[in-house]
Amino acid sequence: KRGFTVALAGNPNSGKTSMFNALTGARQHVGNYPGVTVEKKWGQVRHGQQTIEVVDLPGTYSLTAYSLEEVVARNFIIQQRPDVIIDVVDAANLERNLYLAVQFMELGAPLVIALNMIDVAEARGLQIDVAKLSQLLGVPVVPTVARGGKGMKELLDAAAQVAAERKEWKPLELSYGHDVDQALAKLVENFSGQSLAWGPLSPRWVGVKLLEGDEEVIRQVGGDPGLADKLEPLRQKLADHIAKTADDDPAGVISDGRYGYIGGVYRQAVRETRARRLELS
Ligand code: BGO
Repeated sequence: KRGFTVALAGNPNSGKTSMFNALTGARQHVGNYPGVTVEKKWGQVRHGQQTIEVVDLPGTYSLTAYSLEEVVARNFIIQQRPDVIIDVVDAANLERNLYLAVQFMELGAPLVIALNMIDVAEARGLQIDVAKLSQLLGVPVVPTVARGGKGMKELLDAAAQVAAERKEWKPLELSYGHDVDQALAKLVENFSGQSLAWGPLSPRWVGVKLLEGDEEVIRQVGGDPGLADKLEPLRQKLADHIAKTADDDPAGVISDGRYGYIGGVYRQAVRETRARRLELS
């Protein structure tokens, strides 16, 4: 196949626009995502013999339906199934930016991480072991400086390789602690797997979204009585329990689970220089 599709994702201010411009140059188109006033930009880039279609997703912090941008980005990925997602990550704010990357990993979508603003991270005394980070996450990681166009060839090489593999989506199954994990297991038992208009998604992923209170997913499973009937009492019981034992809610505990995982990866892959530690102290 002579070409593939890349969705460009990332937090606001991660350098996504600079990356899109560096990749696509003047070959850009602008419109809206269907039915909403969220701007959609797309363009092409030649890479060797291949023409890569690059779609710029709205900047988002998460993939839960908390905002229109998040719904648009998520629906595009789930419905259009781009061959690769390039997640533009601000290396100077790595832990916070990995929160979105981990959600792509939980979805199981084919991912490449652009470790952008690596110049800023280095200037601030952060030493990121890129190979280690990539190994721990199980995702290709390519350092880039989007403003200046550095690392674009390597990034496209990595994307081309992921696209060529055409792997099944393989969701990362994080533990969110005993209580949430147990509730998830119970929900999944009742999940026929056929209840989403979106087509096949991992039942556990759907369960996580339901426990997070994702309105869009809740609406979609409404037509599955086995799941919908079970959901509310189970969610309420879990919420009451977590409120009592942890003074939190299920979405908060799930978010903590993600940050716990990210923290472990960060500690193994990132060194802060002495100058950096002094600056922070
Ligand atoms: C301004 N390295 C550095 N050092 N800067 C970068 C990099 C990089 O790798 N990538 C992007 N930037 P957007 P979103 C700016 O606009 O692409 C810079 O929101 C300025 N503007 O140039 O817009 C980029 O699309 C005046 O910076 O991100 C931009 O994701 C002074 O990061 C900013 C300083 O990039 C955000 C910066 C008038």
